Amino acid sequence: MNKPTACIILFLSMLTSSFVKAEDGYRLWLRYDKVQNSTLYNNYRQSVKQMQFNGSSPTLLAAKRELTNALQQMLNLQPALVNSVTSNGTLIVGTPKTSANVAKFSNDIAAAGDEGYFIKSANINGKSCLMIGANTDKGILYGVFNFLKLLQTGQSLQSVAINESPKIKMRVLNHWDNLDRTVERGYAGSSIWKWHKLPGYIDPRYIDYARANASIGINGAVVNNVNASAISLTKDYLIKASALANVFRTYGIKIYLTARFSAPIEIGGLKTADPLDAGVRQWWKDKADEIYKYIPDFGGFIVKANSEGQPGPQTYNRNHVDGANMLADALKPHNGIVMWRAFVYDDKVPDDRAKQAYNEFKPLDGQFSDNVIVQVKNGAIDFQPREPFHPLFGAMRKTPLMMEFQITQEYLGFSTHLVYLAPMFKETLESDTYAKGKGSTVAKDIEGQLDKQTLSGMAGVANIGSDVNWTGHPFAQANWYAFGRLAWNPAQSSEAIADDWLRMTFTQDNSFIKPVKALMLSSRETTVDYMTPLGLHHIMGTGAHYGPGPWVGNLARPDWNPTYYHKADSAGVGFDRTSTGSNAVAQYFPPVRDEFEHIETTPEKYLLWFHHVSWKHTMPSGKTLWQEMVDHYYRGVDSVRNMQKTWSLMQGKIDDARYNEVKQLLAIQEQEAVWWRNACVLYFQSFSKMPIPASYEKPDHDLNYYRNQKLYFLPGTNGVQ
Ligand code: BDP
Repeated sequence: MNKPTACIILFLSMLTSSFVKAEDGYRLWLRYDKVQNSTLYNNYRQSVKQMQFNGSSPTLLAAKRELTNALQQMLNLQPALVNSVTSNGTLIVGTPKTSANVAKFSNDIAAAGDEGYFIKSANINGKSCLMIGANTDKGILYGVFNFLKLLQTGQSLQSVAINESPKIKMRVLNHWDNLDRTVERGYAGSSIWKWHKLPGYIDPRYIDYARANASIGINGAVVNNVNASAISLTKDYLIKASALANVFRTYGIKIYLTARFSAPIEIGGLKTADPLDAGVRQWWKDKADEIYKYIPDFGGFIVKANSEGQPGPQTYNRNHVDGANMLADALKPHNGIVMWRAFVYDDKVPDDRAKQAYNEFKPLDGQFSDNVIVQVKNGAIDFQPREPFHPLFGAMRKTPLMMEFQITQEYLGFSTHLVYLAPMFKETLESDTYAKGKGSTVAKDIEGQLDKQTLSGMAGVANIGSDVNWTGHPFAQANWYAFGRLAWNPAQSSEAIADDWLRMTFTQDNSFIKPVKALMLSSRETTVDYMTPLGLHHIMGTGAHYGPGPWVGNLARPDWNPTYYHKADSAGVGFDRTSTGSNAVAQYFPPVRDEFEHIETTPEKYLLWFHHVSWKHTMPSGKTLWQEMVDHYYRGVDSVRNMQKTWSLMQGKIDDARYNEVKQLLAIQEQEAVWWRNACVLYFQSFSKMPIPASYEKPDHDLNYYRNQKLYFLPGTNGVQ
């Protein structure tokens, strides 16, 4: 090649590369890239040559738009729209109202309920067709997204037969977003809600947000922080919220707002917020009426009351029932719901914070109105990397309970660490409460199956922000995705969900899927190993909750201190919650209670949650507790290094942009895993006085160095450092 030609080629390639948009993750799992496998590509094209899709509701039109856009992109095809089935390869989409063909499938329609759907290959007028049918427009929307998932994940459509309906009714994201666009515990930029520009400006991102949620069945969004501002209930902000509701409605998503309990005082000019005061009750009724004027399908309120300084009924010597039922009465005529949080932890320091929610709520069972659901965190302390299931599950037999998971990784490395949370969610969902004997799982309780509850719900504290890729870490998208899938059906496996997500988000290449899926599936255990193994909990840094802080013991409240939770001393480590200690085990049903009561029967992963154990205690492995703990911390770091190795082999299998981003984040994760390991091992060693084996990598600093680490301006803290 002569020199001028080479220069031109170089110039042209620079030109094109600067024009090709770098892969930025914005499209999430709805990428609709062209189908690469030529057999599948041809088969799919044959199957959807024609389309019968009538109906003109906004939701049906959105579903149709999604379908036609996706088919265009994946198959380079615009199916011919037809009114009757005249040839093979017709895709029929509709409800009994919009399609006589769908109406014939009465069993499938009946099984679909309000939100479900069926996808089937069928013979209509002697022609082979594909059907997406549902009772409702929303069911069609979900069906279309699932149909597209089949194509995105390379499934055969040959003899497809899918009947789906959600196991849980309210599948809700909780945004901890403030009106000033800061996000409490948000690690992906600022809030996506641009309140200042609402209602006039509708950011296209709201529509993509709604599409993404609908694609995984999420049907509700609380758009503001549980640490609430009464301003969100003022007329101006209700009008802004109604603009969001208008976007969400098309995608089957209801908007909910947090209700600050003292709003009648702050924005209503009343002297009190006492829930038994007639004026206060009337204020909330009027407020509810006003909200429904602007948002006719408003979902309802979520309330954090008498917890961490928030006002609530106890401020007026009333109880949670008084507060929740007052709001429930106001919402009832409009079919609204109150989600009342059980994360209570007020100014009276209890003997064991783990017991507080149960102690306050269990006696109130049966007294809540029928449009109240109590929202309970997965564990009794606070979204730790590992907690045993919350003892309220199974215990409130006359009150529907809603699960609250945290998708944002407040205690799991923010958006810096790669941690796939589905196995953590599943661990809680599959826990057996034994409330009605064996098989009374947490999942059954929140599905409303244990006691035939009519309300059921799962909430996830969102990890979404204004970052281009929505969630900060490219793999944090998987946690949003997995939350939606599990809220639809808690029985789905972490593995199947990861498989779908990877195929839709990255590539169909099995040499990528297999190792990366394995990496995802073990990532949560890895994080537990380098942060809080063997049932340790709440040993993170103060305020921002980032990095290790097991030595912190000087905070105003005892139960803010890590030392309160691990209780390390020269004899051993761990919180005695047995009958000789705080007796938190008594809040569980037998045989769970008995299992947790004894060191020998307590699952090793919860050991130090329930027991103060001698450093020299012999573990099932034959090692001492000390050695076992050290090994977990070292294993955690080794596993992160293995994650790095696996990832480095993925270069070239996916786009460079995301490959490099994850690579850099894994390098940070490795450094921070070492930080956690060294800090914790050195700190606990100051009590155990036992050695770290000489052959192990030596901590590169002494304990004082780690104790003196100070981090400034971490995200998600609203200015608290
Ligand atoms: C804790 C968070 C705090 C939340 C609280 C809650 O640190 O920011 O306000 O949970 O759930 O984990 O109310």
